[in-house]
Amino acid sequence: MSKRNQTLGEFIIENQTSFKYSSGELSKLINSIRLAAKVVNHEVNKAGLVDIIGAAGDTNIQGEDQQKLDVYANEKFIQTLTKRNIVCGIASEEEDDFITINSQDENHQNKYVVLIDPLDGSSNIDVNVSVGTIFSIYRRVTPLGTPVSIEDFLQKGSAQVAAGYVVYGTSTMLVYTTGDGVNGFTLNPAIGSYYLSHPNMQFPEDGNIYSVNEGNYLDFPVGIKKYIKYCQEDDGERPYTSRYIGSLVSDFHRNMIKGGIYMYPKSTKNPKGKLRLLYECNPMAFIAEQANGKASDGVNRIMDIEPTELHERVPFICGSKNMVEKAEEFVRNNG
Ligand code: P6P
Repeated sequence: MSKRNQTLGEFIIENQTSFKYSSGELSKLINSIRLAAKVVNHEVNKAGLVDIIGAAGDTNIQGEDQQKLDVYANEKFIQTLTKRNIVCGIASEEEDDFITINSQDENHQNKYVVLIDPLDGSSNIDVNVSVGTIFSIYRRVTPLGTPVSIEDFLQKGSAQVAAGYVVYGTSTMLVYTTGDGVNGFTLNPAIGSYYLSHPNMQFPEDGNIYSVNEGNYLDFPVGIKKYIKYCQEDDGERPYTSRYIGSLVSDFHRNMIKGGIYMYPKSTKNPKGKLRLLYECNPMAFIAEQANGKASDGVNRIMDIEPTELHERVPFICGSKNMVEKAEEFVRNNG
């Protein structure tokens, strides 16, 4: 039973046995993410003060300008995860291919793989808008004692053992699930500890916030256009409001607390949508479902999609269950 204001460390120890793979390794893994998030948070919070923002002059596999903080965050999470000798492989939005982590005894006995978007929404950094880290954890499926391989990363979202995000906002929060509900921890930067501030987070079944980039409206499928118009009609029943930060973690986090729906649909410009299945949609879908919400591509449950490549993109609709189901109804009836 979680107690408000428990530290993250106390919470992990108290709930260690509830995790079906309880062997302490996952706890060490969550702890390493906790540490890396503190280090990244420090840099994000001073980004405006030092010349660390702005494009690093390089571009990642997505063809997007790589912000220096993207590079920094990627390096910090990889370093921290590698040091803990629990992970056999890491896939990152900022890395073209997955990274093989050799166990210290060099015989590949580490059980977990981590997929990560080290700094999502990084284009917001230069304008001081919140950004986030998203992570997804699986047990490897190839034999221990062998180097990790692509099959270990191309698993359905339903096989995740843990997932979470860090939101670097007005306060820094770590929100995660190991399949037994969703809990949110707020960082006290003065002492560097996270405290359980949001136990058992749940999406309200309904909400009145819709989050989508309406600049792409003309390129959306008819069903999405009709759903957006449905949100805008005001028959006195639906005083919806539009809120879109341009940072998935922030829009998702607000919608989980207040009730709402986030959509990044396919469009003529992005026929598969923009968000990546493995390290954005699957972890957020796991959290959403654990918080009584829903996540689909408009037709299929996100966590049932069989991945085929590391950086594949899918259309993403996620949030309050009744809102997602209404959007799916418009997609089903109109394409
Ligand atoms: P657009 C950030 O790049 C991101 O992956 C999400 O965090 C965000 O919701 C979306 O893309 C914003 O994309 O095309 O609306 O600027």
